[in-house]
Amino acid sequence: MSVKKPVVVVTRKLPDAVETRMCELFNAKLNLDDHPMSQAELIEAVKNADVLVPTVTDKIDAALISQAGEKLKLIANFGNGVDNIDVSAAARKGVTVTNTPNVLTEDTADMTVGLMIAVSRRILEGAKTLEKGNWNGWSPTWMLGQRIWGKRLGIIGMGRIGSAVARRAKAFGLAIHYHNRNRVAQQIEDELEATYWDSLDQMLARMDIISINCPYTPATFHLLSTRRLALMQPEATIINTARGEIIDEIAMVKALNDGKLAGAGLDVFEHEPAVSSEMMKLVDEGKAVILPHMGSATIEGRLEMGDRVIINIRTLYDGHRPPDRVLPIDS
Ligand code: 8YV
Repeated sequence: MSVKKPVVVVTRKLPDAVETRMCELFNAKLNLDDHPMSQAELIEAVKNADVLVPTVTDKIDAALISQAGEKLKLIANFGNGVDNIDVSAAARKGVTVTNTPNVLTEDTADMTVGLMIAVSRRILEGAKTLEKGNWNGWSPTWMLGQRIWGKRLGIIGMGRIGSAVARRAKAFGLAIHYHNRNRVAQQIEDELEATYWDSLDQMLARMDIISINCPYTPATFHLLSTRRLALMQPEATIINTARGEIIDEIAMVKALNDGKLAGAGLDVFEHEPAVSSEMMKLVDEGKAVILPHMGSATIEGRLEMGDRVIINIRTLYDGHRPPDRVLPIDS
């Protein structure tokens, strides 16, 4: 007896291996040319699909979810952060939401440390000098950066990615400090020799490098506000591989321009994919190193993200609770 396969609408092009497996298991509707779906296409998708597989580039808000058909049972996000999805609206409609945790932790932590070193040691500025044919030879006082060994790193958000950043940073000789909603287990603090700050303001004022590794939620919107940015030391740098919205980007650009902050390493932006001309100017001046949201962009990571999505769909259709269920914040 043939079992009816769920209709699974995938909003973006995924690695071939993931798509092939999805086609074997589900009635998968793929987006082969990888165009970001229009609002009309998303509406069509939620009306007809059993499962929607969106990514960070799709806004799955309450208005869209209200258009969902009776069939829609699952929104299986291809990504860790679910700030693109109104999880509460989905729950009210009886739609389960899942994400892909763990599998992008190490890659994102690598990119965070990469940005830290790139900013402090002026890696891009140096490379650009060579590229432009402007190198006149070694000089003892030229292209001097800041040493990171022995400095203090303040991590905002000590979850999976924050802890992975801390482990790496410790090996690079940084002293680990953190601010988190909850203090982590004593054993983890001991292992990382980490100092917990209940007060984010107090921590910001004392760190050489700040790394943002918390999720973007209504509570973390502009967490680094004009006021908080002003607390930081003028020699300090900020690294953000989480979400652009967590920093007031205009205020950060101003602080960098005014010499109130020394540098920024950013993989994410407040109005992605738009990057302001003021930000580009900071890049030219060597005050910012910016990347196009590629923290988790490894072949292995994307395949494992696909595996998680498939496991979540399969588990639900086997009559069980998917392992990576995301609950509304207010639940
Ligand atoms: C993903 C990310 O690539 O998973 C996340 O939260 O920020 C990214 O690294 C993206 O979200 C894919 O949807």
